[in-house]
Amino acid sequence: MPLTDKPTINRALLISICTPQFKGEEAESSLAELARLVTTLGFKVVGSQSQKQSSTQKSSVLGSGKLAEIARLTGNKGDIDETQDLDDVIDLSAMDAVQSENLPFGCADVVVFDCDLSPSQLRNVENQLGVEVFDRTGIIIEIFSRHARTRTARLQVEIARLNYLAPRLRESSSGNNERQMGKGAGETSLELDRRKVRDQLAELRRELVSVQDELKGRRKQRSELFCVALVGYTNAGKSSMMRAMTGSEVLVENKLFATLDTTVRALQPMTQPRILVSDTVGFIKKLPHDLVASFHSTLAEAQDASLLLYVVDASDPSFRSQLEVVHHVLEEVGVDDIKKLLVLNKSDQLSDEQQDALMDEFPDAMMTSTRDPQDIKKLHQYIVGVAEEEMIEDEIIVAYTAKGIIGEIRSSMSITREEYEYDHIKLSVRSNAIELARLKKRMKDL
Ligand SMILES: Nc1nc2c(ncn2[C@@H]2O[C@H](COP(=O)(O)OP(=O)(O)O)[C@@H](O)[C@H]2O)c(=O)[nH]1
Ligand SMILES: [Mg+2]
Repeated sequence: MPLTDKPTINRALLISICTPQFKGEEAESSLAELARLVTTLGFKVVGSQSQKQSSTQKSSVLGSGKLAEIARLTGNKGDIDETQDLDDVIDLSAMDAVQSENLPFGCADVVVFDCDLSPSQLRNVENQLGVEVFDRTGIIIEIFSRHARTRTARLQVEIARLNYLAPRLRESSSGNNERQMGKGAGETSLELDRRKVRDQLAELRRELVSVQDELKGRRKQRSELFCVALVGYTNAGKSSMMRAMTGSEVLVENKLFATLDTTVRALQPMTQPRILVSDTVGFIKKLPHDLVASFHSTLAEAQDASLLLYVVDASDPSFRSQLEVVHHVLEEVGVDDIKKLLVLNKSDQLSDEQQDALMDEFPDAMMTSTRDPQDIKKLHQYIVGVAEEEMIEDEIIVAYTAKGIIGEIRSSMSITREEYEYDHIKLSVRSNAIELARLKKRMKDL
């Protein structure tokens, strides 16, 4: 189950099941969102399939024809009955593509459903296809666990993950002695695994309670560096903005968000002191209920930010209601006292008239396109401006004999004036209070 350790990039085939309650545009935009979530995990989406069904509750999930078709697209690794006459259900052009390695559409090795599957449905489909199968919740849990950074967030996500996994555990092949050892009388290894998960869950819940108690009593700690957090719905352009502002090319080439620390980067061109930009886990339209608490706590890193950029896709007609949700949730998370800027992104998709109308409606917002370097520059200037407001000015006297310190000051503070005297240099500097206090202490200790 853990996706994180896989060295190769998974090729994912997405499946959408349209039901009378879930169809048309709603199903399409949900599938597009799933594609983005799956890409966020570093998978490559190689195709999608959809099928109309009366519900998503059938034990086989899909019709047999469709399953056979999907089995072909995943390289026929499962136990689906191949003797079936498939000619009328398979799109032959897709089959040709699968067989030829040169075509962009190679075999998929992961299948992701844009709905929730019960443990037995998941097992059925996985057996039939012989490749790893995920449902929407499974994907979202994996994303959250990669974004969770605070202890509370990690605990909550782990609880959600175990809750999700517990009923999906299977009988493991016997012969694993270590696994068998703790087994109670008459307990199968599956029962043992389930018991372990329950124990682990109980332990995590206890730990969570104690962490939360501990946090309550502690004063909110200010991070030393000025930190900007990008918040908003998935697809608003947060990661693109992050990349544009931090010049993190590596991030684009490598698997996106393969590790947690890729979500915090220094603003480029580098400022003194440095400004950090963090990309938070995006809001999702229909967040499964069990994940709400973990989502909130993964957002908690926004609490440490000095500035929040509310990024919206201004070309999406539903952005106003999305913005309301973002506001509401962040209020719940407790970030009301942090300075905010509304960023109306994807302006390149809007006409001049539409842009004017939006600026009338949101006079304090900034209109951007992550594709326009001028806009990125404007945003950079805004951020630096806000960071500077928080800085204080001070005067530092350094003897010429203490040369090393001057280099240190130059690399960590902004120097506004230098006066050269007979035996010392007088520097007027701007920096944050913590950095200044640390420097003064260093100088005293010299
Ligand atoms: N037209 C346009 N597309 C954009 C802009 N910014 C991002 N995108 C696209 O929107 C999609 C989502 O971007 P991403 O940065 O991954 O959004 P995130 O989910 O908020 O991190 C991608 O296909 C981007 O290429 C923009 O300013 N204009
Ligand atoms: Mg993103």
